[in-house]
Amino acid sequence: MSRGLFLTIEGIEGVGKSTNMEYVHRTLMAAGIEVVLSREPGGTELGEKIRGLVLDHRNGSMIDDTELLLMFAARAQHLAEVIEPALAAGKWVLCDRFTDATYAYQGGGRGIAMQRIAELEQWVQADLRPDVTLLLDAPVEIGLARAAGRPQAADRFEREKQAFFEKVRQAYLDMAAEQSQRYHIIDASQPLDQVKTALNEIINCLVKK
Ligand code: Z5A
Repeated sequence: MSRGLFLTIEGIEGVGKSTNMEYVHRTLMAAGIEVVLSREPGGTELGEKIRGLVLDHRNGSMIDDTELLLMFAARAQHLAEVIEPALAAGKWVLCDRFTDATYAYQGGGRGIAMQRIAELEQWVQADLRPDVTLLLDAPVEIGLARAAGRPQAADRFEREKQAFFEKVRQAYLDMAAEQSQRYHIIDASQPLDQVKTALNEIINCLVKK
């Protein structure tokens, strides 16, 4: 049995990751592909508890290194329990954020050295990297305006200022430029039906391979 494909969806908040995950999932299933959907931080019982800790706005005293290590702690569990077994069984894994979010948020946003993140990546993941990354990209004002329409209270990240998200977006764009084989940039500022058309073209190519 051949190994499954590991797909990730990335982008700053409010660009439409959750909305489009659902669409990508449906499209892959319609093509007869068995897909495991997951998210980070989270994806396992333990990982969801860690997610609660890192998103809780009452944990304002959390230092950047703690945040970084918690992301990788959740990821280690997620890889062992969900991602690795699914890929080994030939299933595709579609994940809402993965390590590129760590490079973008903890590296770009918080300013932690990228090399330090790369060391943890190597330790926790060994050679495992996403095969394909869909980067939903839009100007920060658009993402924040869309996210502001939600009823829930803002979490620890959502309380950050526009300048933080500008750095996060730039880190994503830098990674996409450096790793253009793996990355597909989708203009998420377009109306949703155009975003879906762009995603559809990418998925069709992946399914045919
Ligand atoms: N984080 C980290 O720091 N380090 C890490 O390693 C990892 C994560 C893995 C939680 O992630 C936080 O964890 C995240 C980074 C950090 N914090 N932030 N910011 P998350 O993915 O759960 O949280 P999020 O980015 O805040 O997700 P989100 O706010 O749910 O955004 P979204 O999924 O991209 O957006 P959406 O809910 O699909 O869409 C937002 C609204 O816009 C909604 O009403 C849609 O109907 C609408 N929408 C979407 N697309 C369109 C278009 N094209 N036109 C018009 N309206 C649209």
